[in-house]
Amino acid sequence: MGGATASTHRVRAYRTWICRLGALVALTQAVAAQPAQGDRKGGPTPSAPGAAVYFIDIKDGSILPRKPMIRFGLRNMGVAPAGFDKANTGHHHLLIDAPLRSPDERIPNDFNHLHFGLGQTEAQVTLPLGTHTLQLVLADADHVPHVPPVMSETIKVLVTRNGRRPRVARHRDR
Ligand SMILES: [Cu+2]
Repeated sequence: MGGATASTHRVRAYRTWICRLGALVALTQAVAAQPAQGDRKGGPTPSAPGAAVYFIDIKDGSILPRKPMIRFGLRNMGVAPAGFDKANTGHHHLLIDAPLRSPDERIPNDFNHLHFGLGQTEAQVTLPLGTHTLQLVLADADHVPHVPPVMSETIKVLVTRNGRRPRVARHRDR
């Protein structure tokens, strides 16, 4: 009796997981369709003219190990811890496999939206093997992006076991 219930539960959990995987794929595809940065509105806090966030040593197409150290660059604004309300400052957020849905709302706090509320300017993150999208977004004391939003391009990276380009498989059986 108990075994049957547990088994049903497992099947449900598996289905839920498949649904989530589908949602993740849809999210990743949505990244390509997001509007240009200039079209976006932000929250109540103004950003400084010419402000920009960027990845310091990785770029679109980079190949990373599973626990890369990611460094956050910031131009024309300063870093302040979350909750510290001072003009022209903010803290970094790393979006993994997730587009910024609402630039005028608080950035969610979950596996896909990492907050660096202590004012960190680099972080070692753990990424599953495979292809991922990464984006940096600066946000104000309340975790809401500035207006206009200060965010990096969305870059696509490949995570491999050793952080090197995978070898091309050869067909030896012919
Ligand atoms: Cu935050």
